[in-house]
Amino acid sequence: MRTQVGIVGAGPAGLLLSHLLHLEGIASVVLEDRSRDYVENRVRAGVLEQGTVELLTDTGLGERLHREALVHRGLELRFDGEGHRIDLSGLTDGRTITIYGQQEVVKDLIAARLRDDGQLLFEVSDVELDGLTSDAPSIAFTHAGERQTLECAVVAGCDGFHGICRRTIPDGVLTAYDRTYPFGWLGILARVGPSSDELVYTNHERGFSLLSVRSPEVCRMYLQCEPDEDIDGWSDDRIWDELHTRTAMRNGDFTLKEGPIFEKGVAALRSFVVEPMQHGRLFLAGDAAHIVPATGAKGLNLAVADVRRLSEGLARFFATGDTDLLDGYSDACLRRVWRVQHFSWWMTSMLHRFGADPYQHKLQISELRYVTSSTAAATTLAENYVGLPL
Ligand code: FAS
Ligand code: PHB
Repeated sequence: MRTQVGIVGAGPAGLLLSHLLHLEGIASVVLEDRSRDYVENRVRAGVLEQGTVELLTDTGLGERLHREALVHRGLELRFDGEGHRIDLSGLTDGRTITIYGQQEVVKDLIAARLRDDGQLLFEVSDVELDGLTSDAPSIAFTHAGERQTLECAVVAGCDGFHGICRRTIPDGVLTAYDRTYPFGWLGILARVGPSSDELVYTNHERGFSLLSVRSPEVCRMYLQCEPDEDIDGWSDDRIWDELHTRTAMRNGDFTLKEGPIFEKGVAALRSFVVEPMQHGRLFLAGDAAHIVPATGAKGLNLAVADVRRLSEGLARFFATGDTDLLDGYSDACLRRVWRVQHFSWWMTSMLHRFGADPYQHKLQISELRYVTSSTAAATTLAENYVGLPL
């Protein structure tokens, strides 16, 4: 097989890159080791920055999003039994966030690729990269029991944190920056309408919680838990009890609605970056190069920002042979990556319980009081949350 760009991974990064390249008349093949059904039903992100929505809309992927998604103009920070609204739109000249499940974005992307005769191969295995420092790299893989080789000019590593592409880069080329947190998130999906009009982030002495949403009938909620928490130890009743306790308001002016829980799982939180995001003709994008704790709702949006920049560089390269944009890809992306890393670490540090350190808790409350009373501090949160211009 031969193509211009070989893409490993059919998550948001790989699929959007293939779509953007298609719009530039550039051929690509996407290799994914899971089934189509699996990637279309994998529950992950839920918050889209304004810039992400604009890119999806401008490239013909906005029809269902604008019909089904929820637009929010604010969020709530809750602590000491009181809620404080952050006016995201008021503090950012009207910018908003959009609530639309990552799996819906993935479904729209796959539908668009197949509509445009895109080449997506699901359930491949044993992916191996070769010739990355030559001008004719290749990807060997097994599909439908047959060992094949995809020859290409460029490889895009969009295979997430646990993928093969980053691991193929020889030792000594990359520098990794890593931070793990002493907690995880227990996430649920429940068939119940939202109990609040906007997302509610709560700092509570029993741990963080987040009330999010997917649709008027389905909510997504998270509880801080141990990093290796055993989900079997959490009955639905225990989950609801904990959510009630952590989100309760001192004045009793909040009722958390319950409903059947149809999905629950535990995810660890980490911050991770590798530099550079390129090795020869291999370009890393999305979670393959960086991970942020989900507190800032940034992972998917950062993957979108990476592939937007990569598609521009590849378009210039295939049109003119000029590599200047590609040569600057890693540095340009890393400027945004570190801004988002800081914001996600900051939100995580301000809202989670770090062991039984009463001084730390007092500092958190002091910071939350400042962020919710100072326009300058609230603007910092708001402009990072809605997404700094791409
Ligand atoms: P992905 O991991 O999505 O995709 C990589 C793909 O590569 C996968 O389909 C995988 O199967 C495939 N792959 C892996 N190895 C392969 C191999 N060897 N061969 C072929 N294919 C291979 N982000 C937000 O912005 N907002 C949120 O609200 C948010 N909430 C989150 C909640 C949770 C619980 C989690 C875990 C993450 C959350 N994130 C959130 C972050 C998340 O959305 C990621 O940033 C996003 O999936 C990154 O997209 P990709 O880089 O495409 O990686
Ligand atoms: C979600 O809706 O899944 C979600 C929202 C906000 C976050 C993380 C996850 O910070």
